[in-house]
Amino acid sequence: MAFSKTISTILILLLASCAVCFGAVYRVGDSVGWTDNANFDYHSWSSTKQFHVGDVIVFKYSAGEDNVLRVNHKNFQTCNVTNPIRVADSGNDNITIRNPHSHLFFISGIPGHCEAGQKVDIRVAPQAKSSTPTPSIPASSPALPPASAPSAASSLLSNVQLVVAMAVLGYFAF
Ligand SMILES: [Cu+2]
Repeated sequence: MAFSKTISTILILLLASCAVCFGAVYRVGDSVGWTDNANFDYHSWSSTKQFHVGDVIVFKYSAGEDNVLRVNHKNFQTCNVTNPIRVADSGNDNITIRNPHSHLFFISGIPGHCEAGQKVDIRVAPQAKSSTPTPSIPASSPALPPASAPSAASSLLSNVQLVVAMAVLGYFAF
C-alpha cells in the first residue's frame, strides 16, 4: 500500500512537471481564428488569459489572404505595418513565448485589417509556470534539534531545511 502510494505520488509529480515543460497552446481568437471580419475582440481574448514562457500562440487563417506582423507598441497603437519586427504568413503560425515579463504586439499587415480590430497584445507573466511557489514553510521551521541528541543526521536535515528555506526566501526576494 505504501509502495503504491509512493508510485502514484511520483507519477503525479511527473505529470505536473510535464505540464510545465510542454506549455499551453493558445489559438488566437479560438474558433474564430485570426480575421478582421468577425468583429472579434482580441484584447478581451488575450487579457483573460495567463501567458507564460513556453506557451505557444497560434494564428490560424487562410494562407495568402492574411498575415501576422509582430510590431512594437507604437506601431500596434497606430496600426503601422511598416518595419515589423517579424512577419509570418503560413496561415498556421506558431509563436513560442520566450521572454518572461514581456508584452508582445501582433497586427494584421493587410491594409485596413488592423484598423478593423485585427490586432492582439499578449502580456507574458513575470515567471515561468514551473517556478510558481508552494508557500509551505511552517513558522517554526527550521526546528533546532534537541540538545541531548545531537546526531549528524539531524544537523544534516536542518541544514537541508535551511537551504530550502533560503532558496524559497531568495525566490520571493528577487
Ligand atoms: Cu487581416
